[in-house]
Amino acid sequence: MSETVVTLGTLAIGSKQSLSAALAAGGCSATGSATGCGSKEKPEDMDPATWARVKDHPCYSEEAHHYFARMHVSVAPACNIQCNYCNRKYDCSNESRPGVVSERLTPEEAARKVIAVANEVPQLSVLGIAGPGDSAYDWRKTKETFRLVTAQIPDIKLCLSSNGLALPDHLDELVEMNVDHVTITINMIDPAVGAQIYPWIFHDRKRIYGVEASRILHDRQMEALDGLVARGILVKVNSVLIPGINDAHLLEVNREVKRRGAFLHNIMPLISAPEHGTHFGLTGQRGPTAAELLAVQEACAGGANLMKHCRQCRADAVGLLGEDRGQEFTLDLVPEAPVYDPAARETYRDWVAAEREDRRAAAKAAQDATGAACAASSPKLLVAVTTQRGGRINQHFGHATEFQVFEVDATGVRFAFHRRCDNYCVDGGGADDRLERVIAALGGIDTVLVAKIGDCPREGLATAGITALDTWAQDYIEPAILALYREKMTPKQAQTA
Ligand code: CLF
Ligand code: SF4
Repeated sequence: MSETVVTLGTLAIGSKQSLSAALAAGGCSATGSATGCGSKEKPEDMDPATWARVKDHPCYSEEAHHYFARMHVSVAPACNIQCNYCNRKYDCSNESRPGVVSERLTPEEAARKVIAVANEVPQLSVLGIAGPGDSAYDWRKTKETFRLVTAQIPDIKLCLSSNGLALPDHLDELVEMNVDHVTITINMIDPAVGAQIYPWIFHDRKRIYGVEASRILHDRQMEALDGLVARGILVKVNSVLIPGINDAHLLEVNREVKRRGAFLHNIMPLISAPEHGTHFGLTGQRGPTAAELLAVQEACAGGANLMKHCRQCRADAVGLLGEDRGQEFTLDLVPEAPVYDPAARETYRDWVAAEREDRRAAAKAAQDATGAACAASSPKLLVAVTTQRGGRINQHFGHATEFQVFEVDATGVRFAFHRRCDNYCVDGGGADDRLERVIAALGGIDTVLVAKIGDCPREGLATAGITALDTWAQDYIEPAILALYREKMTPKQAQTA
């Protein structure tokens, strides 16, 4: 990596370190799990060919989500089923937050937007189509969008999300189009459970109701899953956790999709409120608590690998997961006829490759030191970090709208879950009520590692039993957490670098 200053989209960058610094300058809910149901996410966890396919996909690799961005384009408004958590005024809730409506685009408009984003956001690696209806049912627009985009950006990864009903009709075309990642939302494998989630489907030119509708949907979802796996496409299964309806049942779903070869299982909490105007929202069906979600994820231990870093994106999401840059790229803001320039994305990928090597080497050295210094029986800790991107502790406490939480013990450090909250700092100053909410979001966390923090919030956190440290500002996450762990678990003289 040269020391030459280059410009990557909106980032001016010098060396690796200065890229980190440049990147760093750049409502409370909790999701996830601290269980052993981890997704395979590092090269040592999977064969090289599979790693090559997921290493740049922020949803299929937790590690990749520190470096790479996705964008969604809303080109597919038609849908062929009704989910009880969906209001057709908004976008498909199988892949995006309910109640969020995106700008509807033609394939031509979508391609224009993708090229504009690729020129400005060098982290962009994946184009996803997740609605606003069903991408496989509104197939012509999905296919045309992918065709137009790949004609100009051949290396962009294509990803789609579907309820699965129409997917079996397009399996060979997906292969021909080089679509390598497909998500199917599978909320049940028992049609009796499905009948509580889906009032009807539209199939073979007929509207079909009740258990029969869910039986057909289930059969088609399994046909799609089997057909995609047989064709070598990586399948992620999304399941919406609906307390009292499919919470216990999702364990069976997890086992079945594993048996059929799904790559990942993403269990998402139902988000339900009357103002969304959905059947569930209007009838008082609640979403799960963080503890209920955790319990289901724990029950899935040993089954299909779980995705734990999903951010339940906006339907017009642009940027790294958890980042919301969609409003910078509405159609009125992008050029009329942008021409793709690959230079920034290529330079960024070179930087990521070098940075990943450094990070892995640092993590391995830290792990070796920790294994040597700490007894195998040392207890687990939950440590939160504030990070913007790049796998480093590079965000001020007051700017953080989410905390990434890692579980650490003598055997290593693993991503566990993230917790969202309103940022503490507003207009340059802290807000007491916001600090209370941040403390609530950090419940159960031992230590939070930050790039910087003021005395007031540090003391407030300490009063709540949470230590805040800026000792490892700008360092890689894993070595920093392991260094903290060694400090806590070993006498001073036993600590090593
Ligand atoms: Fe989009 Fe989905 Fe592809 Fe990712 S999102 S279509 S797989 S590119 Fe990702 Fe967003 Fe979660 Fe979806 S964080 S909601 S899992
Ligand atoms: Fe709504 Fe998506 Fe379900 Fe269709 S598949 S009803 S768009 S949530």
